[in-house]
Amino acid sequence: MSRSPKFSADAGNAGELHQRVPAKGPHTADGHLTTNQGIRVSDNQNQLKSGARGPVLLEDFALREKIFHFDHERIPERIVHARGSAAHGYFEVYKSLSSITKADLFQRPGEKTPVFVRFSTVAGGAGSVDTPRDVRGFAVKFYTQEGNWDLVGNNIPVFFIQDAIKFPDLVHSVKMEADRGFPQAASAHDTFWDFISLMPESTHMIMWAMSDRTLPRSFATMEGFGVHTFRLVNAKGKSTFVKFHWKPKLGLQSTIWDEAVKIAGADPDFQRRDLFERIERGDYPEWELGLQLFDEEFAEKFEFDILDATKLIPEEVLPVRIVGRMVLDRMPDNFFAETEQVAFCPANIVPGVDFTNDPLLQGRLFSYLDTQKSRLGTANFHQLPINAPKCPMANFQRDGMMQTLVPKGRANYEPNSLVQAGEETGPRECPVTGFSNFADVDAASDTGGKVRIRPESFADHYSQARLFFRSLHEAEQAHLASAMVFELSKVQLEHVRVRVLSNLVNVDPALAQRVAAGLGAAVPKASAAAAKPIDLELSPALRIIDGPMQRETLEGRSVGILIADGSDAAEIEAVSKAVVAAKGRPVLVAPRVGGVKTKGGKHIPADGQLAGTPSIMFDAVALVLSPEAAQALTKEGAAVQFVMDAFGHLKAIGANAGAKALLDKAGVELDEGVTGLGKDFIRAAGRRFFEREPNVRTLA
Ligand code: HDD
Repeated sequence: MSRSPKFSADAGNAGELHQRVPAKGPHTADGHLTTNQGIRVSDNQNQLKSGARGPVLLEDFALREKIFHFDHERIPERIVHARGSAAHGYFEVYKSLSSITKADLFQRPGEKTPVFVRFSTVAGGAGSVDTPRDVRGFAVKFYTQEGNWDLVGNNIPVFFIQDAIKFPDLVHSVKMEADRGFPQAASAHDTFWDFISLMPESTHMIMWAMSDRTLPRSFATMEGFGVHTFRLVNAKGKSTFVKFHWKPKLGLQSTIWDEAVKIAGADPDFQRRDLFERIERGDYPEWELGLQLFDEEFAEKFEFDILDATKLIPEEVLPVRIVGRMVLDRMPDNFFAETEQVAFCPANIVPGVDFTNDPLLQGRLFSYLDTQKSRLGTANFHQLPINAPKCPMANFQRDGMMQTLVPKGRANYEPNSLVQAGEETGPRECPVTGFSNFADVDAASDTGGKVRIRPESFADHYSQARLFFRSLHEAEQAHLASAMVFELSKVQLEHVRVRVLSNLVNVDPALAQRVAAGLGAAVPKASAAAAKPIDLELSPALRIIDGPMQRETLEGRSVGILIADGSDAAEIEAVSKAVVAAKGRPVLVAPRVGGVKTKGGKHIPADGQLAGTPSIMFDAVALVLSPEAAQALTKEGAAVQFVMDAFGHLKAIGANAGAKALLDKAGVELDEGVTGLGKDFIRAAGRRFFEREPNVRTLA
């Protein structure tokens, strides 16, 4: 064992180790290694120790960070299609398809749209072999000028099930069995065939699955299918049904089963390597995009439901029309960043492409977003370079884990009128160029088709606002008006204040007048109302004060009883007992928490100390004080505030004669809510005295 402190792991070949070639990805100008924080690393071979043979030091942040990051390098693999290989390329349209679709990528002959394509097996884990008997995923992400379109298909034109709700069962049955964890990447086992045998709708797909189609020789020699019936929609809004086909330029080629098994042993990465090497060699894999186009009439006549994903339309019945080609000419720079993090979603479509009611497709529209959140950990997965659209994007979605964008300004909602304050307003919808769903009136004739329309019956926004305001007790009306004045006084954008006032005119012109007066503003004209507000019969149930739900009771309420040295023990006891008898909760508050010495020398402990137990904590207060103590407390801010707040908050105040000096100091004026300590206090303590309010504050 070497004990030399001079020993270094790279001592023998230091020169070789320190040669630098700038990386394509993130790098420093001089090729220096840094931590994630940009700190230059001096030694990437030896960790920091206390002495050459001593313990490793926690302060070795370079070590900590490196191991920490490594520990978290993996993300959950896809529940299906975990093993995949991908490549970049382009789609080129042969001639304009404008008569059948307004999709931008299909308009200009010869125009190329970037694509990223991921091929996959379905059942095996990410590290399984390339050549099991399995369906192959064929997922294409088109980065179009109008946003990303994902055509997430397979190399087989039909599917196992008709409704998405069966998908978890199908997948559970084909994956390794739950108790034993095998077989890996194989459908030849009990649970799969058990499920299939109980699922007659799978029969067609099983024919395909057991055919040579599930043993493709290479990704480049297999077909791709969108499977579902989709729609293409032209600029006039006319829809044409479509089934998508990818036809390999090299034709179809499969392996023999025995061969596939042997390949799995000889080269588990056979197809991944093949894709890589073809592209390296410049033998770019190529497919032509074919469309089977048909209308409602054909759909009606066809002997199977075109919404049933377990059925295909034979090419002999409906020819495939070739419309463009796709070439894969560039391998990802980084497998994880691109192939692993790419997030396909059948719901990603562009104007000119639309869904049908295929129940399997509809279920998929939900599933894929969820899975991305679970795999990539954040709703911001679209910001990863491989998922980000290559056309401009802007919206008001904000924040969330791993947010990498830094939006400026305060416009994170719309509508907004910040432009009137010279501020940025953010983007806006556009009914003309924005994506609009095909209405599908026939399929949904009972509901009038798929629309984004608010019904006429939802148009009246003011009548019930008026009903509410006018049904309130006048004190509540004053509170509401004052709350409006308070809030709008905080609004610095004058045009916003005016707009709110003009809405209020529709609610109640008198209310608008009160608020305007409180703001020192003129009453504007009423805003345009979608439906003219009407007067409804008032509803007293809407008010709190004097409404049917008002209770005058001490039950569930608390009474703060302010006491001090020299208070009368009998008085304290009497008021406490009376509160308890009325099902209230008495709380003794004193200048010191230790309690008070009463007139007769008795010690009574306190429940709370005055400064920390203000009257806002109680529903009513009682003052049981000697004249001397009351006098002394006039110099005690917390005591004056105790009483002043109780009065200002319209609470009952019961006071003995001795408390007068404090009442006076707090500005308490006698009213129905200011009582002695007897029965009248207990009665008063069950409510508030709104009639006092005009004397204590100005309301709108
Ligand atoms: Fe799926 C991945 C293809 C039905 C739920 N699916 C996934 C991928 C392909 C397909 C190619 C891998 C994409 C990639 O390379 O990242 N799936 C299909 C086809 C279907 C189909 C052609 C039927 C016509 N899938 C289907 C249903 C559901 C899902 C009915 C659920 C209701 N599929 C998923 C998923 C996956 C997925 C769980 C796993 C990983 C992912 O989405 O991103 O959400």
